Amino acid sequence: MKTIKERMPYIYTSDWHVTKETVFPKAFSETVDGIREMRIRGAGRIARSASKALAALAESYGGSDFSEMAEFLHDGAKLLLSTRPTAVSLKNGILFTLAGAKEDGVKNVGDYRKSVVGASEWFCEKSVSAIDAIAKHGSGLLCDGSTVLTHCNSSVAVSTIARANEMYDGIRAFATETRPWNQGHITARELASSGVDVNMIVDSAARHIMEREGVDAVFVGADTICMDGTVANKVGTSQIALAAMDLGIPFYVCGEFYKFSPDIKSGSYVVVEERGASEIADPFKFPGVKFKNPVFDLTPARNITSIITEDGAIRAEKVAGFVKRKFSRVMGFEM
Ligand code: RUB
Repeated sequence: MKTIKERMPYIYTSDWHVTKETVFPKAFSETVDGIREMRIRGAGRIARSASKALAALAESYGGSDFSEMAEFLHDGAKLLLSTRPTAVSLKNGILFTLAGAKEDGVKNVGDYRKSVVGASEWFCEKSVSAIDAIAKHGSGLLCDGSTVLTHCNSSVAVSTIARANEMYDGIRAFATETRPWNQGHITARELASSGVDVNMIVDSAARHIMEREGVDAVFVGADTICMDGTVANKVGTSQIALAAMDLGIPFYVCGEFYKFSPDIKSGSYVVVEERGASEIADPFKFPGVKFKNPVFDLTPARNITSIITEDGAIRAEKVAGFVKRKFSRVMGFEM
């Protein structure tokens, strides 16, 4: 039986060269563009969209050549991988969908299609149920009257806060606006529509608010969790973690299984996505000014109280053991 590295070598490189004559269905190209242009965003949604797009691609294949179909799917995977570099959820969503489907032993197109669709359904269902489980564990860390702060728009952090609001009285939340894309606007609206007492603040007010408003805990999401416990998340996360540590406020990262990366040892190996200047300001209004727009940053394990997974909270320093157990149990093969 081939290892994942032998079957999907492109996962481990940035060689995402697609077979020249591959033509993808319109819906697939729309998903690719949607992720690249951030209409589909957030690590979890990106992973599920990519997985579903591959399942649809498998269903769309009209030929009868097994190897041709495999190449078609792997070309689709390469295109998806090229959209956004930081969130490992994208890579893992693809891995769980294509590597989870049994290529070995399956030699006809119909069985392969069924296997890819099944693996995608499995992944999407697990990824959604992980959100519920994390919300349950995370909300259990709060009580009546708790005040929390969150950054960016993480579906897991939002679910955790909303669940705490269902369980307890007097939950208050602060959501940073999250420049330059203002994903915090989405968070504030989502929390408000769940009935949470929420205030939106500018990013640079985070430390002051934590101190003056008696924030009890910070909850954020994750795009990539490295083996040494470093967490890549929306830029600004690491400063909030530092401030939280300085103030003695617990800093929790909500991370489902597929946000962990068995092959990224530490933060220095994370590719941090840089986006265009126009997301910060109109460059034409600033002659002679250069812009730099990294959209993620790296929070070291030492500044993280714990990572809340669907299996419960783990110390960031203990990530490597968790990943080895989880990935071999869930995937049933060596990564
Ligand atoms: C979103 C972001 C989120 C994580 C986790 O960045 O950093 O905190 O992706 O999200 P972007 P979730 O908007 O650039 O994709 O918990 O929903 O998976």
